[in-house]
Amino acid sequence: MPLTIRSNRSTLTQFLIEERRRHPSASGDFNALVLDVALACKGIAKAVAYGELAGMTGNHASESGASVNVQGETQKKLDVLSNEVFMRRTEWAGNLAGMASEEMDSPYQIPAQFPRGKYLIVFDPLDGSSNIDVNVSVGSIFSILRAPQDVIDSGRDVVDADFFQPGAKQMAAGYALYGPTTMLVLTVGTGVNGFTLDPTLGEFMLTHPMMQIPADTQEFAINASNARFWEAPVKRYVDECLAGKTGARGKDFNMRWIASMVAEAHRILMRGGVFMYPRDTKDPSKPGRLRLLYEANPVGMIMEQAGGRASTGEMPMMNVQPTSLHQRIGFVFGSKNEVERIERYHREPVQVELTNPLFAERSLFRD
Ligand code: FBP
Repeated sequence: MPLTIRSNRSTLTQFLIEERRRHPSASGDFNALVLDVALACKGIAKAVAYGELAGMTGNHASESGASVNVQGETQKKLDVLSNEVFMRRTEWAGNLAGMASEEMDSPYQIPAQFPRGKYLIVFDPLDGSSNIDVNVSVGSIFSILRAPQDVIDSGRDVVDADFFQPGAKQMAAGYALYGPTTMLVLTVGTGVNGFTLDPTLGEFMLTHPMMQIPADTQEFAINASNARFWEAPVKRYVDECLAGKTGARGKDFNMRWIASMVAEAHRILMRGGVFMYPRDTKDPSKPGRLRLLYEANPVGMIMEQAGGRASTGEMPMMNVQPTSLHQRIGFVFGSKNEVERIERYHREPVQVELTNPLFAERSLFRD
């Protein structure tokens, strides 16, 4: 067992205090909030690790059977537990004016017995929940915003519109990955740093300082079962990747799809790649699968802070003006040059002649 305590690795607390020295006027509230979020993630990591031993797999049951969240998705027991852990660990300290999450229809008001603060947190307590019961990596995603000044001054209850801030306004963003190791990946606007949870000490230790994403890649991630619903620019991009050396790209590409966005984001942060869950024609009422405020914006900020790029396919994700708490959006992120290529394909006129037989009329996918 490595004696991490003897190592010269920084703990998360140490890292945050050193960061705070850059802002002498800072009150420390921000650091305290990030540490409360980190504690919540440690608790969720334990619950995920116990799994069925603690009866933590399967669907969450309400009086009327399996409970469904505002997205119409069946809630897993760990979805509900993780949501509660985030609330309990962050509501009490006086750093928050309010919070919102994937598992709650409307914003959660800080209970009267606790002081209210100047920050908002919006989070996906457990991302990739379709993978929980099959023991594949899942994660938690969070975004920290500054509450509007009138909220801070009046202490009033928060409303949906208080969270409608473009990604560029985020004070911090991060995710925890519950995989072979538990990691916390965090940006406070000065680059991206990765911390590994030392299971003995129970401390997040700085193991991946100043993470950077390679600008180029030969690895893409997309759910190919949606191919018939893709728009032409995405079909063209994937078509060219699949054509490999024989096609316009002149190089072979590999494909990955874990169906846990946090795990895909982490792989891309570690070795490059491009992730696409684009807007498609599958369900016109849903302009995408992933949610803007607690999936696309925080992961987007991390990608941009690590030298990558985050986009809707047509515009920078960080410039999108939110209009609803649980709005969905097409999301493309990863290695800068590939994301820019996909954006260019969205600007260029649609090519009529599709070269790859895979997507041509008479293709393998025909029923
Ligand atoms: P939630 O699990 O938080 O609802 O997240 C959505 C998600 O699971 C992403 O993590 C993942 O990238 C995507 O959905 C998988 O979608 P699909 O089931 O279409 O492959």
